[in-house]
Amino acid sequence: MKATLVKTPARVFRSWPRRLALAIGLLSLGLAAGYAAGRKPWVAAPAAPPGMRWVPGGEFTMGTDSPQAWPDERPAHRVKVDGFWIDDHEVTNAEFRAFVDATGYVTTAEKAPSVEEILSQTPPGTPPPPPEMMVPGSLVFKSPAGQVDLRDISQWWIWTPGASWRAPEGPGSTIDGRDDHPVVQVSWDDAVAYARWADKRLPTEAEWERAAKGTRDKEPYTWGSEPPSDKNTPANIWQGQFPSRNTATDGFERTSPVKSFPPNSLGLYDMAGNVWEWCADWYERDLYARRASAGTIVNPAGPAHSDDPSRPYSPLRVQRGGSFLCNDDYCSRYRPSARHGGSPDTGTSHVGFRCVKSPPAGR
Ligand SMILES: [Ca+2]
Ligand SMILES: [Ca+2]
Repeated sequence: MKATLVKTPARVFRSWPRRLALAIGLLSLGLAAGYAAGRKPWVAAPAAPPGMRWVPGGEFTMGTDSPQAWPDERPAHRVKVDGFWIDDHEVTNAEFRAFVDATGYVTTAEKAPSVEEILSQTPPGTPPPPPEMMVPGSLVFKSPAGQVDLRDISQWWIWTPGASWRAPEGPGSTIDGRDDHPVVQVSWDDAVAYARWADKRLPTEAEWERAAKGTRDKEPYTWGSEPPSDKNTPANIWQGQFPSRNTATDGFERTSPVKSFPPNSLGLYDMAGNVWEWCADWYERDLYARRASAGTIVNPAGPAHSDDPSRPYSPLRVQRGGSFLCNDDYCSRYRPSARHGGSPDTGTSHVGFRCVKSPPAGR
């Protein structure tokens, strides 16, 4: 690790888990017949808005009982969703810039956090952070020089004053030449603001998984059953030893231009890897266990509030799809069933989003 970039000791990160230190918890991490079950399929999909694809309504298997699954992915259960459109790619820097230019919107990372905001999500008795920490900034991935304890994510997530969507790796970095890369360093609130401006919304967790699995809801990956490897690189994830050695045999050390890898069965790009994608729902670790004997769940919108016993002081919104930092040695959360919760006011250099839209009522 280049110590000059480390602004905050690891112990401080453990004390203030929100936007300053909030890396903690981030990485603990058509019309096929089967989809028409119980619902008349669209004979013809509604004309899609530009850049979007139709996801037909119907039932699918949400979650998985695979040995690869993390506990929050179990058990597999049946879910039914109505049809919807979804962006065929992650929202890009150019698209986000159009939103900012049109509205003057200022993202979470471009505003200094308040002491009250920080302390509201920390354990009782946590001392307030020093004033010099109360500046705009965000979290940037920095590969450590050697192998480190994988339980200590502050070894590779560095609080970086000045990092934002315009400078994803901090001062001196730029998105020039990266118009077609996914926007990063956006909070859940930023994603919601963009979606409203675009007359869209964030997907529910169920909609996102339905779209990611497409016609392959019994298979472990968005592309099928063959595991990724140094020779099989169907998505922008991590090759080599995480987090110290990224061989990037897929061609990209960080984000890739959207649509650089083959689409899934519904024509959607980067549903595995590149950047994590915010969903609308609160994250509840044991949500699927509560659904286990409830039969088919229809249009679930997630729990009323987040719940993760390992992170009791921070609200958490769902993130899906994994990122360029995922590999099997660490988390394998590029799989379409995999789930994660992130603090809604926290952007990082590997989290972005895409939007969905429902057809007019009566279609
Ligand atoms: Ca990669
Ligand atoms: Ca993605």
